[in-house]
Amino acid sequence: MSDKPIYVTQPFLPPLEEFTGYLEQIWKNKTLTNGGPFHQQLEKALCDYLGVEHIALFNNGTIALITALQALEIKGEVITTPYSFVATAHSLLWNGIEPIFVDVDPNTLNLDPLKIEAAITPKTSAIMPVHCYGHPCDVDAIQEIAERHNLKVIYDAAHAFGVQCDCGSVLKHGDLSVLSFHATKVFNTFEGGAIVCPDAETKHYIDQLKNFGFVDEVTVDIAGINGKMSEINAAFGLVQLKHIDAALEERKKVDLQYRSLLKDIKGIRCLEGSGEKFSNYSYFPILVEEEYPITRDELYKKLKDNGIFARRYFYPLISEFPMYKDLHSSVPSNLLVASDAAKKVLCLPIYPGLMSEDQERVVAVLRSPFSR
Ligand code: T4K
Repeated sequence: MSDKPIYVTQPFLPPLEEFTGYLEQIWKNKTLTNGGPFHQQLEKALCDYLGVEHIALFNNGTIALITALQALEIKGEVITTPYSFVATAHSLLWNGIEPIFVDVDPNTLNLDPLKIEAAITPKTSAIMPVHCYGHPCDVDAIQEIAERHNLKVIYDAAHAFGVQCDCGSVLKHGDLSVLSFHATKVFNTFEGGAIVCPDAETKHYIDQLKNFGFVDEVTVDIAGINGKMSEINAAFGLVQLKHIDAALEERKKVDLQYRSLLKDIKGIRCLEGSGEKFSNYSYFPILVEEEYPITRDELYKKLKDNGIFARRYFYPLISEFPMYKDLHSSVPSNLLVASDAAKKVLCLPIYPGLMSEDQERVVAVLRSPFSR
């Protein structure tokens, strides 16, 4: 069996020749950034592909999250999940907002709508759920709570590129949805991100915020930031987009193959996901339950010793990091489901181009503790 390293993900790279034409164009027209032609084209192409009306591109998902909070003037407290990448809560801290962590649903590992209301206080101004692993949150329940309490909803949709729900794109829900186009994501622009906006006016304001607050050459009327995506990133996105359907199809195959290979391994639970229609197969999380012969961390190490670099997304919980651990909502008794999942989860390698043999190699290691 091959011993080449297998990473949790590998960026999807279209043929280099397809990119060079775009590079020549950039060299020719000398527009490198600040809303150039490829930037405009990518915004339009992404709206078409994702089935949304307005997108503002960003240089990464974290700056996009920070800007989304600025755009809606969110203050005070925001209800969010501890079971996410640390950027979710960091975007709140960077805006001087206190994250209020609420536990997750045991089936989806997304924010549990049944637990949101008890965490609302007079200081609460918004809810920031995450479509974790690309599995849609319970958007209707969250919207209903938000309306009842007059709260904004900003979805961290970093994992949810192309994800659908019953009524079309999941990105249409909430006041704003924020995407990441980091190299490790389903669709990438090396680094990048975007805010999906409900109307042209909001997009216009967000475009101003991501360009230092400039209204025109000599007028700045808000304290903006530099969140702009460069032409080179936008051009790469345009090339990627041509291959995205094929890439998603390959991911789906990998997902189905794991589900079939893992189904009789005692103590390994595949997270259900959201079914064929609603998934982008961005991650393949398994939960290592008590019946499995070794612990999650022992399995993680065993895989590593065999050159397989699975990842414990999302361990530790955000609420365990030093800047969050003393918040009253961070007490483990408040986050029992999330704490349990963080101890058990392991994301297995999944990406277009992962070979069937590679998956068999991963699964052979998962089976090995039974033959001791
Ligand atoms: N919200 C959520 C829910 C998020 O998950 C994220 C990012 C954000 C917000 C913020 O969005 P951005 O500001 O990043 O746009 C990665 C990514 O850096 C991060 O984007 C992502 N979430 C997070 C879940 O994962 P690491 O530290 O695990 O990445 P790294 O460098 O260890 O890469 C993992 C594997 O991928 C490597 O073992 C090999 C492979 N890889 C990685 C890179 C960067 C490659 O083959 N090529 C590459 O260029 O954080």
